Amino acid sequence: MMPPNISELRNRAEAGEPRAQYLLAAALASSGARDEADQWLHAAAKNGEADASYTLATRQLQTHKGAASAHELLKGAAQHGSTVARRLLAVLVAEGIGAEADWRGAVSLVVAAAQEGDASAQREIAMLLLLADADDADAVHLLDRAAAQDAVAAAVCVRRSIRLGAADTRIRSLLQNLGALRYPNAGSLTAALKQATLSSSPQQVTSSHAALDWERVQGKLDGDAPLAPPVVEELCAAPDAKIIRGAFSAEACEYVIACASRHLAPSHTVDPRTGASRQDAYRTSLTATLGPVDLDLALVAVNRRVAHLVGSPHGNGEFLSVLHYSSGQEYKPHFDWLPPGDDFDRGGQRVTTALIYLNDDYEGGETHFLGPDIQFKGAPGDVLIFQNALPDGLPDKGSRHASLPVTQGAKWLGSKWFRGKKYNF
Ligand code: PD2
Ligand code: ZN
Repeated sequence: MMPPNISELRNRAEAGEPRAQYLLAAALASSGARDEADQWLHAAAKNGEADASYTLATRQLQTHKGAASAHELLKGAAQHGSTVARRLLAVLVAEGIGAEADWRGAVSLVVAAAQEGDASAQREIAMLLLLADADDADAVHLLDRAAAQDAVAAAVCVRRSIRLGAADTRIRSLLQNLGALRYPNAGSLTAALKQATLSSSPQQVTSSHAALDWERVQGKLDGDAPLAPPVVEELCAAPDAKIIRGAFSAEACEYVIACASRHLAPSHTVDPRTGASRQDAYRTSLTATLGPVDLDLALVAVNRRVAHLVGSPHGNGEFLSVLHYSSGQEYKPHFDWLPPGDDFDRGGQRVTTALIYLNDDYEGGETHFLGPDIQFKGAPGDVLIFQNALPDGLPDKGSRHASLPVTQGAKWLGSKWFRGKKYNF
């Protein structure tokens, strides 16, 4: 069927048809007529058109303005049946953005979407369950269900089967699909799968397909279960750098990679004199910075776990960034602290850095502390935490560090900076 043309859409939009108003806005935006597109987008949202409300809400959140209005728009869109809106609303509800924080309410929004068959919601719930228990049977069941339709679920399923040393034809076909979708970590999964099946005897990875008890699932995720105190190992005393081994499972690492992979863009650095953010030969990797619009509840839980490991209030954390270094790429020696300026004023100094190592099938790419001349390469799921400021809050001039050039393969890493005060994005 041919898409309706602009003049036909305009007639229907002027007659007050909300869907035509939204489609007209989209058509006008892609033809460059942004102002008129915006007018129709607002008209469609006002008339309750769910996709228009979702689009406007994401725009408000991306520009860091109007959290309360974004919340209302998403609530409306969710009531009109938009699942993406429901899942993003859940993030705002969990994080207390534009409304009171309510973890249980957030979970029930996503559980309802999963129950209705939304594959993204199913893998989101599966990952939440796996973060609490790496072998949760309901999680495995949900992941299996979602994997046929959802690339993130497929990637996690394959990673899980690698961990268990099992690869049936279904897993191989999921991996083939990921390759066809140009999933950037498909090569690594393929190589690891070959290794795993050569070196071990297969175990059962697929779940039984009995009906899921959704009340049981909701019950498992309701509470803010207390996290065990981390076991901390010192890397060096000056600067103060510590390692927490195995804080995340191989599946959680793959989840973060898969969610971030479609948001990758050239990395930026902060100009130490002006405080402005810019692209720089100093930092040649790609970065995906996962702001509220890019999150789901599983990623919120990952962020919360990092804050717990750091011992900082969750609200002091900047957004999680996922870095991808190809061969030859690096982050030259630098400090993570901020110069005075607008960015500094959003939450004070970047006192602590947490690095989550997401893979290790690459050469080079060590994190290097130049003062003590110590290099570190974590295993997937290890977290390195170091202080950029001294106990008095002033920058630690001994905290200069770098990511050495990757010489083979690709390095994936989660990086999260923590401020001295609440971070106002
Ligand atoms: O990728 C790293 O190892 C690295 C090294 C130094 C990351 C950062 N700094 C950072 O994200 O600040
Ligand atoms: Zn750094």
